[in-house]
Formats: sequence, structure tokens, C-alpha cells
Amino acid sequence: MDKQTVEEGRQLAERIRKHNHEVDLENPNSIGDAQAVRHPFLADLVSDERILELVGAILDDIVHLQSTYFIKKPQSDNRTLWHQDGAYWTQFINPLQVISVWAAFDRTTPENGCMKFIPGSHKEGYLEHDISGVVSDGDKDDDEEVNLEEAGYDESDAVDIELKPGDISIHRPSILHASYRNTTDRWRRAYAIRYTSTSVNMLRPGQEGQKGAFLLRGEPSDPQQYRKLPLYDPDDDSQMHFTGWEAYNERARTLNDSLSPDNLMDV
Ligand SMILES: O=C(O)CCC(=O)C(=O)O
Repeated sequence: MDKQTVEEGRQLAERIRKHNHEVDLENPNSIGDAQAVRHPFLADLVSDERILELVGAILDDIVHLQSTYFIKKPQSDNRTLWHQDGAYWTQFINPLQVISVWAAFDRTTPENGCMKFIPGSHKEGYLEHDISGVVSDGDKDDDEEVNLEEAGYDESDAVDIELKPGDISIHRPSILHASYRNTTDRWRRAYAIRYTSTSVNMLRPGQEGQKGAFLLRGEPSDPQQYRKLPLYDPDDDSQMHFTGWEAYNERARTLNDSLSPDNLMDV
């Protein structure tokens, strides 16, 4: 991402944090999953050709499924517990073809809670998860989602994913990952984007997955349904102004116009 996008990503995070009543102002962590449906800036980011080029190396066609801000305030106890994303999705997403792009708006280091991956864990299948919630704001150490030791993993083998603002990392749903507390005076803000392909059953009429489903590459296959990308309206104060909105609106119109009424979600 370029400097301007990073700056605007931070601005929108702050705006959502302050104006969205569902968000705990003092302890924000994961913010909803339909933000890209509401905010054209985020729809622009998730449909960015540079990101789609990378994702397209893995998925034949590309659907945005959902995306979420993950935020750690300075000196925050929020942790994301060890987990595999796919463990939460197996009942809903079939086949489990999902690629996550994690876009950093701040420098991430072990001290401010960068992402951590256990190398090779994506090849070993799914572990049993305690599905009560992946985010912890407490300081208990006994509330892990999976027991790494029991599963034969050593936490000290985890790799720190240190990123610069504007960098992205990419992960599969089966990799074990976590993030620790932010013990610094710096923010750690990121946007995690989930992409899937047109063949997943989650996109059928009435299915949960349609909530954020933008068809970004490929042909719609019946009976799947998608949402229109939101257009930026300079007169709408509820939307954040962002650089390059004219080009985004053009791209969004082209993508929206390519959907037949049968492939449009009824909202
Ligand atoms: O940013 C975080 O703390 C967690 C993100 C995460 O678990 C994910 O993107 O799959």
C-alpha cells in the first residue's frame, strides 16, 4: 500500500472506533466484518489490483468474503490467541478455499503485537479449538484456543511477522497464528481481508457469506449471489473522503454492472 492509503487507513480506523457504538473505545480489537460494505475506502483497498494480483496466484477467481480491522492501542492487553482460521469456518465455507491478506497500517514488531506464525503447521490438519472466542483482553494465560504443547508444537518456534506500514502478509486458513500484547506506546492497526473463490457454498442465496461478497475476478456461477461495491458520494458526510475515489468509483461501477439481477444479493 502507498503512504496515502496507509494514512487514510489509520484515519478510518479512528473514525470507526469513535463513531461505531459496537466498538469498545478503550479496548478495540476486531471491528465487525462488513466494514468494506459501508466504507468505499475499504472497498477500494480490498479490490486493489496489486493485492488481487497476489491472491490470483492462488485462487482462480476472487470473491471478497469479509474483512476486519484488528487494532491494538498503545499499552493494550489484547491478544489474539493461537488458532487456525479454518477451524471456525469449516461448517460454513465449503470447500475451504480462503486466503487472508493482512495489511499493516503501522510498523509491527514483537513488542507491539505483530502476527506470529508456526511454520509448517498449515500442513498438519486442524486441531481441536475452543470456539468461545479468539480474542482475549485479559491477562489469563490459561484461556488458549488450542493447546500448542499437547499438539506437539513449541511456541518458541513461532516466527514474528515484522512489517512496515503498507506491507501485507498472506496466510492460509490452516496456519497456526496469534498476536501478543502491545507493550509499546505505538499503535498496531491492520486490516485483515478474506478472499475466496466463486465455488464456495457460502455464497448461495440466504447464506451468511453473502454479507460482504464482492465478485472481484471471474464469472458469477448460479445460484451464487453477490453485493454491489459501495460508491463514494462526495456529498455523503458519513463516508470518508479518500485519494483516488474517482478511479475507484469507475472500477466499482464496472464490477457492479457485470452482475446480472440473478446474481445480485437482495438487500
Ligand atoms: O491481527 C491480529 O491480531 C489477528 C489477525 C488474525 O487472526 C487473522 O487475520 O487471521
